[in-house]
Amino acid sequence: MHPPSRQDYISISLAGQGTYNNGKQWRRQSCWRKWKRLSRLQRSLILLFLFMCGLASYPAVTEHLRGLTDGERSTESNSVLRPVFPQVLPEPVSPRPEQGSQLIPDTEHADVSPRLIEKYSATVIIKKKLSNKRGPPILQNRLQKKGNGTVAVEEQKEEGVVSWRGAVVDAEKDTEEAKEEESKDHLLANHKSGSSNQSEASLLEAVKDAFRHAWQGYKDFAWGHDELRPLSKSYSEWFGLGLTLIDALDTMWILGLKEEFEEARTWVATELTFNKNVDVNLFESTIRILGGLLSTYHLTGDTMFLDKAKDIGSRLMPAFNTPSKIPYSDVNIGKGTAHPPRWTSDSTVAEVTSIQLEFRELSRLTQDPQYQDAVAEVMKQVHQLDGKLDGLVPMFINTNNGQFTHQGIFTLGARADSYYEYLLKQWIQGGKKEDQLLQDYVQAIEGVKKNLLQKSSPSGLTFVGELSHGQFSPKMDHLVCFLPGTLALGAHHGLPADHMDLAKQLMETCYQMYLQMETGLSPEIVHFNMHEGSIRDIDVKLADRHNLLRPETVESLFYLYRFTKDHKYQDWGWNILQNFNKYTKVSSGGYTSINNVRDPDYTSPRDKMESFFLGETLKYLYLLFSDDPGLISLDEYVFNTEAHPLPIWPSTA
Ligand code: DMJ
Repeated sequence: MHPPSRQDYISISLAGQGTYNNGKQWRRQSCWRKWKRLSRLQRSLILLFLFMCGLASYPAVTEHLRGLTDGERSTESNSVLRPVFPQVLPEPVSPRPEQGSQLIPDTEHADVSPRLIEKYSATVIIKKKLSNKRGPPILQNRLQKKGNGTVAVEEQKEEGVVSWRGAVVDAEKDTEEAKEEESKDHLLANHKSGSSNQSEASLLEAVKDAFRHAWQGYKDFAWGHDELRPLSKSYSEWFGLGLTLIDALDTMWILGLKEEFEEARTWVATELTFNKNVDVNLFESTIRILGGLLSTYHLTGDTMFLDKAKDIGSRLMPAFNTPSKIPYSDVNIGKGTAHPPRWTSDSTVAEVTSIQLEFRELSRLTQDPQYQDAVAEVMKQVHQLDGKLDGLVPMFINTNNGQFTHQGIFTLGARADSYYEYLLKQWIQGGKKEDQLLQDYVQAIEGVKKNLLQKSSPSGLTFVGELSHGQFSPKMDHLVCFLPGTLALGAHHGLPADHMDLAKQLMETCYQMYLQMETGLSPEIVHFNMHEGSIRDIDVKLADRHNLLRPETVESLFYLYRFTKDHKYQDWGWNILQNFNKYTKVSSGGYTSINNVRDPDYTSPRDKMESFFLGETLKYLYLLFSDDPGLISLDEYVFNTEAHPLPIWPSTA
């Protein structure tokens, strides 16, 4: 290699020094002279460079280079230029069957541009009503039908605006009036939907299709293993216990997928063994495996599932052998030993307080009090502990001394979330007799209102932030979106009506976390803007852009729809399902979590289908679209935190 000489560099100066002349003629001559002075090699390189720039700026070509052309999206070739992404099926966002909602693109025209659809599904124009000082501004989409049949979202003008379901609302009317019109619109939609069984059947069928597709991938590439890796057509193990299969059992039963259920049942009966030298996480295996087996036993009456539940339940008990009786996080179900994580003797508060529904039920079914006693002891201790703030709990608890650690940090998200959920649900499960649970729940909700609730700017979305040593942070995990559903459930069971009001506000916020993303799918964590003059309500940090196919928002939509019958919640769920289909469905079977909800062209799939997608997300979507209140009646069942329904105990129990 020779050292670079001056000849190896191309230097182009756009204007001669000291002779700058703005005349077009001069510039043309000057450029031409410079061009002539270049060597042939230099000219060729420049021409090649310009040619490449031209190519790259032509979208069809860049898409081709990135493997995004329609024809190639469904191929499975492992070309170097093509990332795994193209295996994710492109599915157009389609209108909710038979509903004709204007919130979705007009797909009867073949030339609907995918880009417009993406833009449509992601763009929300948030308009502050200048004349309205009484209430928060309304969030509105504006759709415009173009000559070529496409539907686009356009910037909000002052005159007419379009409501959630497409009703034209006068921008100058006040909020109350606009709300009335909106709900009138919903009433109309309710009427249409309520009178159309076909519509309900289509919605339910769409969820079944999604389930079958996910199941096919699991069956083909991960059968009997914990999780499907749909892109690499393989699997990953966490506990090595067929986690997805067990988590999905009651979903198949509820969806009426008998054939699939029978196959899975045979696997549980003949292949599943818990006599394995394996460490499992107490919380995860309780909510997914014990919960899944117990609920399937209840739905089917098949005692094989109860026997399996007893087996795993008893193998998890060594976790409670700690100095404080606050359980360790991990248990070896083969050896009967338990331990905390390697780096700490702490357990997570949500984990030790979200195993109660399952262990209590196991005691009731077996008439063996040891399970219930162990988890009740945890609740008793947590109830008495110092370090709470208005009923809010810290995130960690020490298994040696039973005290909270890392105090002063309060969140409704990861590591604390289901503590609150299980306070309410245990109270419901036990027939609303255990007053202490109810008091702790109601106090905690007051604590949320006092310390964690804020409004975003500019649109006034109500959100639940976090508190760290007195400092408020406007950060909200997607996990917090269980809260609207839980609040609504409490209101249904007789708690104050303002819980329902808050549930509705938070539900809207959780849906906005989807709607305002370019893919129409929520990121894992968002940050809300609170300062006046913000141009958008929601920001997402780079590290938080992933979507794991989580259920919390559709879970809450299910509760809100069940209790209000407001069809907008079904519409929202439908849009979310469409976007899961569009951005996470893998052509060869299964769905994948993605790394980036902000770039519809490059979602960066993670190659993993979490078991809760089948256990929870699709189950809640199905229940959301069902108009049968008897399908898992909320007066007879309470869902554990993994969406496994357990019976509310009869009052004689
Ligand atoms: C599930 O395992 C449960 O819903 C849990 O309570 C929270 N995390 C996942 C789903 O996001």
